[in-house]
Amino acid sequence: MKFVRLAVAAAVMMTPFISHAQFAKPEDAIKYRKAAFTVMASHFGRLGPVVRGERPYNAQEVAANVAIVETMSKLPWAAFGPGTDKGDTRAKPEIWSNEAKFKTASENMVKAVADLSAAAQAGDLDKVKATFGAAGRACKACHDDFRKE
Ligand code: ASC
Repeated sequence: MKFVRLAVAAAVMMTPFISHAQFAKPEDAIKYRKAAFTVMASHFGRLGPVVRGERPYNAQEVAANVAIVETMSKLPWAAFGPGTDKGDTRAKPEIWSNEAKFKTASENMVKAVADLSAAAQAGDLDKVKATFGAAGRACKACHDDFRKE
């Protein structure tokens, strides 16, 4: 019993480190987060023509793209650990000097994408349009503050 409690306590204490420990090197973390953003941008971008009425609304296709965006939206954040501010990255130092603001901005994007996902799953084009706009603004807000040109 005592061992179990100790093991649980150790696991809980380790939790904050697990997210960073999965990358062998800072470059790996930078590559990983950029890859997640690249895939996210590709599938988010495919929604643009539908939302603008340049391409017919196919609810299944939109939902499939949004599902990928939603999965990707959750991934980059664990890859902004210590030491990943230098290298092949446009990440601004403010990510690490103003962590609370960055966290809020990232959570706003994840939330906006979850709203888009609900709209896509409901097959509601008007809601897809509205939540797509909001999600795009959440992307941009974070870029304005935390990404170099
Ligand atoms: C995209 C994309 C982004 C966001 C952002 C929205 O399609 O690649 O980074 O939308 O431009 O303002």
